[in-house]
Amino acid sequence: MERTFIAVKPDGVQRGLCGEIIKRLETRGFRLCAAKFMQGSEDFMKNHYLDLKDMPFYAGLCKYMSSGPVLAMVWEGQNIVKLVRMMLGETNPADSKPGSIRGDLCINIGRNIIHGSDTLENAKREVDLWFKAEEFVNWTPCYQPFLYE
Ligand code: IDP
Ligand code: MG
Repeated sequence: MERTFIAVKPDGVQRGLCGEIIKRLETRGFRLCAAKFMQGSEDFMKNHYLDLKDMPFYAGLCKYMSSGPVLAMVWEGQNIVKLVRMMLGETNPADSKPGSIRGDLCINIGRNIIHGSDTLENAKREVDLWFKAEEFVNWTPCYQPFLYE
């Protein structure tokens, strides 16, 4: 089992898309492990996006990410990092296929509504950055034997 970090960004929250995004992850069969509704500081977002620090959009990105509430979540499932990235679509919604979250729900690269870890290594780093051990709930969905062979 893998875990990944997913956040509905401030634009996704403002547009009322938390429920739609959770619905897609739940109905795929992923398990919600931890969730919190919060507003992070600009410094926190600078740390989250540290690998992009040399990009021209870095400052604006961190400002926007700290401008309002985000729904931060950890989800679990087989191969989840890759599968969620496929569900997100491309970074630029304009390149994202219909059926993907970004391809269905947004238009602009700077307002692409959702974050999902891109590699298992980054998922581990992001999960540890956003959540403490006591914020996780251990539970087994009742459908588990019907979801996995
Ligand atoms: P990802 O979210 O698909 O992993 P990254 O390349 O990690 O994409 O970029 C992080 C975030 O930075 C994107 O989701 C988007 O919000 C923002 N971003 C990326 N490229 C641009 C850009 O060219 N202009 C404005 N914002 C960008
Ligand atoms: Mg990324």
